[in-house]
Amino acid sequence: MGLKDRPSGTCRSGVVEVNGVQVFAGLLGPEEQAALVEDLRAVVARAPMFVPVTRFGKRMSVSMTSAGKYGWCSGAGGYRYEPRHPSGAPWPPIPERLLALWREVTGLERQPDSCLINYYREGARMGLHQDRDEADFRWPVLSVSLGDDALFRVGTTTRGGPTRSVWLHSGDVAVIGGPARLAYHGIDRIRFGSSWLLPFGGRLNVTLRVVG
Ligand code: MD6
Ligand code: FE
Repeated sequence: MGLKDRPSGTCRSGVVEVNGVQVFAGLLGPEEQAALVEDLRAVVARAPMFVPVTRFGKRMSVSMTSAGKYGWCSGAGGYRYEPRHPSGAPWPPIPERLLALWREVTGLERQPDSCLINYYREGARMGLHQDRDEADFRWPVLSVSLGDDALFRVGTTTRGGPTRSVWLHSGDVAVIGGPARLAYHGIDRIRFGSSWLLPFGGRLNVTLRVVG
């Protein structure tokens, strides 16, 4: 299926641009969202979520895990991609449904080699940051929102630049690429309990990247 073959007329569907970041609102319907949650459940069963610690030694408010060749880890030494979960086991493969979504949205032959899964519980947030630990910034980062609404803030490629915010809803897909690839971005807050998708509430964000 190509992007243009998607049924239109879903609530809140359409593409919105926020400081160069493209947000495909309502791209994923309820069944596809539920199927993705099942895929992620299988990943988490093999690679349990953990709470990363920032380079300043502070616990982050999100929990995370990964799939693919490289997973994202943090600690005293800073942030880095690792081929293994903290348990020592390799990360599970990236679910095929996510690879298909990457192909559909980006149109790229090259597959992502990293899939980061973040879970936002009540009160969790993510400070403004750039995604700059990948080798080649010509590849985009694709992000999928599942569960509760989140206030996504996007700035420019310089710290302290003007920012714009947009609410991301379950089923929205965002692409950080092109001139916006190194834009500062973050999640100010989530609207806990705004979605029924996840049984205990909260929000899952999945980002697909080419790391190696
Ligand atoms: C989030 N997202 O949506 C946090 N990074 O929960 C990110 O940090 C992010 O959405 C790179 C590309 C897209 C993103
Ligand atoms: Fe990011």
